[in-house]
Amino acid sequence: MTQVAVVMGSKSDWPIMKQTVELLTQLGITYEKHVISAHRMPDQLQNFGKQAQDKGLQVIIAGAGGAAHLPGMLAANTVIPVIGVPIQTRALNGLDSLLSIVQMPSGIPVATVAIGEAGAKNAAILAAQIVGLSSENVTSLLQKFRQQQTQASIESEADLV
Ligand code: RP5
Repeated sequence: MTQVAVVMGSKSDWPIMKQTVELLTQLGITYEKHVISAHRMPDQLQNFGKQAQDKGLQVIIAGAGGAAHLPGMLAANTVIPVIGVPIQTRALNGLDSLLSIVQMPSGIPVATVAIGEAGAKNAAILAAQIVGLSSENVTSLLQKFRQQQTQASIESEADLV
């Protein structure tokens, strides 16, 4: 069964959301990816959210930019955790996306990560931490990822020339 769904509001979000799926792969997580626009595909959005739990999905990662309703509306249609990735925009640099995603009214949470690339990567790691609660393989790959990251930081000191 697929563990995580990566959903984006537009094909134009893919260069950022691609970084999410690359990290999910590294962390041993099975995923599916979809373009579902909150504004252009409202019926598809609702159907996807309502079917997510029955499909066995454990987490949805949703990336969107501008008036970014996708993560919040997915969260409104399911009880599985939704992680929102604010996509950087040309007009407002992604501050619009961030505020649209993070300022959910009480009752329907969206776990919101940083704007752009850092957020896309952290969304994958956070999803792995959730999936890892019931998967030893994912937890062990997460620990390996952390160790490699620590080692790279330690070794980076040698570059200070
Ligand atoms: C949002 O509108 C998408 O998530 C995207 O970030 C933004 C712009 O979409 P396009 O006009 O590039 O399709 O729904």
